[in-house]
Amino acid sequence: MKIVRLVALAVALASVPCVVHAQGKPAAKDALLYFIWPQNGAAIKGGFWCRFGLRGMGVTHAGDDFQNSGHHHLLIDVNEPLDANEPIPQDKNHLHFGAGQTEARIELLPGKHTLQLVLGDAKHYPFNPPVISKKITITVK
Ligand SMILES: [Cu+2]
Repeated sequence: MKIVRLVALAVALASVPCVVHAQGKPAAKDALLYFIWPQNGAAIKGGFWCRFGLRGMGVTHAGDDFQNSGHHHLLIDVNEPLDANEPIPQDKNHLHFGAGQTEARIELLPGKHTLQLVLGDAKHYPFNPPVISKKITITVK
């Protein structure tokens, strides 16, 4: 079952760039995405658990197309705005939590970093309008 899901996800990801896809799903209008932890300005020693808060919508697996639900994405040190017509990139600065995780263990190099959450739909597109947290800045010692 898990393998089937991974294969399906890999196929979906591989085929994304050549598919013309309508914009993301409509977001619930009272949706709020926020960091439970860390808080803006936090100074952190070493690795930490980053905890994702979501109100007004639900968390599900990537690929699951339920109304008013999606999966979390953590943007680390991303300055460019997201393109609403493209899936959220997948790289070391754009982490996908397609298993429905609501927290993640994060390890960053010492220094200042920005963190921002974005909810993505079944196909990793931002919602419309985007469900996005405030961008926070933390310092890793
Ligand atoms: Cu995703």
